[in-house]
Amino acid sequence: MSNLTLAARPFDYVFDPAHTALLIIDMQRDFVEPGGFGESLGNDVSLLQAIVPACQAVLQAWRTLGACVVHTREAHRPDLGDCPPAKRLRGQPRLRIGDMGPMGRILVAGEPGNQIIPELAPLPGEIEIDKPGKGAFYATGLHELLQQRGITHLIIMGVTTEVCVQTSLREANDRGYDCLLLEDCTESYFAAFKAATLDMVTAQGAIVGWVAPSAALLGQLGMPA
Ligand code: TIU
Repeated sequence: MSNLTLAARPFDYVFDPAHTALLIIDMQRDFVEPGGFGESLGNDVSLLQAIVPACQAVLQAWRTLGACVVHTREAHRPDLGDCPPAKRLRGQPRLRIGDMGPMGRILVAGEPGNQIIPELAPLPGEIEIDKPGKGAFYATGLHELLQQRGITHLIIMGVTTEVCVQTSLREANDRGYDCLLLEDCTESYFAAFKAATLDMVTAQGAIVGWVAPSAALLGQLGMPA
């Protein structure tokens, strides 16, 4: 493949799909459906469901290209050995990480609530990362997997914008990736935090990365938005 140029904020984003991964952050039932971690923290999880169709369209287009897809889940081992007490004991959630909820144990790998939503379920051959932190690179082998595949650019979708998505963006930026966040394929429980994240990422000459609507990407890939 060769370079494509996409109209983005704060200026054009140039990428070669052969060296670009679609990174989908934590589109798991825990955050998008009632009864999971997101709701246990007091959030209205229905807000996040609005981005699912746009995420599906991008994933389908990216799969048609045959380019690299990465799915992450915020997930802990069943013994919670990878969940620091500072994370488990933070705040006053209705259910803590590891507690039994309506979709199984909260934020524990393999539980029903920890699965990626069916609309975006991984296919064989796509990379799946269980991450114990908010960032996709902390305590995972993600950087090494991407390096082995010659990936230099990341197109990012997922939830929530200012927590796991922004942390992953910053981790990726520090590791040398050029990152594009698709603004209609990411969502927060707090509209102001999403807006602030899009602004702070792109400020100061793309200090962390670029932002664009998914239609701009689909247009470049020759797909209808
Ligand atoms: N609470 C919240 O907004 N997010 C998280 O805890 N994890 C992710 O963003 N995936």
